[in-house]
Parts: sequence; structure tokens; C-alpha cells
Amino acid sequence: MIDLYTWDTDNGRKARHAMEESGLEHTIKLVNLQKQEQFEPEFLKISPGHKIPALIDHDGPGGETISLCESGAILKYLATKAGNGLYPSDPLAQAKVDQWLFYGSATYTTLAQQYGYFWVRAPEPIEEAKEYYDGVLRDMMATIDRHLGDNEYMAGDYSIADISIYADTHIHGVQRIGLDDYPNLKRWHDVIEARPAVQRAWAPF
Ligand SMILES: N[C@@H](CCC(=O)N[C@@H](CS)C(=O)NCC(=O)O)C(=O)O
Repeated sequence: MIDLYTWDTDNGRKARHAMEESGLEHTIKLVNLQKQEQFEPEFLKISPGHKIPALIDHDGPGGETISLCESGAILKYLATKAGNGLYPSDPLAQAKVDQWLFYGSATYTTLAQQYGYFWVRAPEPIEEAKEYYDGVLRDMMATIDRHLGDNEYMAGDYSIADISIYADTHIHGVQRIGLDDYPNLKRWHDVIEARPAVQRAWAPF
């Protein structure tokens, strides 16, 4: 049994998305970021940097209990444990999935979160920062759109690389910027959105 610590954010949805695709038995444990529950001492033992998502697998490798944070590590762990093909075992295919998985977590989501801060959550509007992150987000969306012009999915078949990039495309691309200028990204987004696992992962908590 896996306990998944999550909340209604891009990274939180990524982990739920990977969990739903895995079919693994799990329990959702909500960490209310608005109430600062991520700073609870018990949670910090699982996620030292006070960030969701995190998980505890009570039946980890060798039957040991393992705790894990960082969405990229969690996506790899769940796909590997499930053996559902979303993290390929072929080294060539794996290297390309890793490339876009890291792009998703280290570049795309990290910078999209800055966009979200200055456009949605900042107490005072700072026009220069809003404009800057609008340009950054549109540049990343154009990058992914170009890649998807030549590729059906981010790296070979549908994989955790797609899961890593879907959340911020859905939140900021669809709900804020719009995908009309990014037709390949829109085609890819809509295919992923239609997956039953995605519908479950994005349902209200
Ligand atoms: N690099 C981390 C980032 C996780 C992250 O940014 N989590 C946010 C929510 S999306 C969070 O928990 N913020 C609370 C805090 O920093 O105190 C990952 O990919 O999991």
C-alpha cells in the first residue's frame, strides 16, 4: 500500500496522474498548503524541503518501507514499480524520457510556477515580472509545440515525460494563455486529457 501526500497543485496533480496510470493500490493524504501543513515535523521527515508531492510505500523494494519526495523521482518510481511501460527499460528510450522528464520538472514547472506567482498570487501586481514570465512561459510552450510537431508524444510512446509536462500545460496553457497559437501542444494535450486515468487524477479531491 502506498500513501501519496499531495495537494491541488501542478506537482500534486502530476503525482496523482502517475498513480492513476499505475493502477497501484494507494491512499491519498492531503497536505493543505494553505494551512502550512507541509511544515509539520512528521511531513518534513518524508519531504525535507517541505514540498508535495511525497509518498511512503509500505511495500517498497525488498519489502522495505521507502519514503520519497520530488515529482520526477516519484513518477519514475511508480512507473517502474507498476511495470506499465511509462518508463521504458531500453536505455536509449529511457535517456530520451529522462531528458523530457527533467525538462518538465526542472525547467517547465519551475518557471511556470513563477508565472503563476506573478500573475495569480502576488499581493501587488509587478508588471515587469508579469511580462517577463509571460514571455518565458510562451517560449517554453513554443519549444514543446515545435517538438510535438515531429513527435506524437514527448519521448517515443506515451510516458512519464508526458505526465511531467501535462500539468502546467493544462493549468496555465489551457486555463490562462490558451492553446490556439500552439496547435501541436493542443493536439497532444487533448489526447492526454481524454485518458480515463487523467480524468480521475484531475477530479476534485
Ligand atoms: N521540485 C519539486 C517541486 C515541488 C513543489 O514545488 N511543490 C510545491 C507545490 S507544487 C509545494 O509543496 N510548495 C510548498 C512549499 O514550498 O512550502 C517537485 O518536482 O516535486
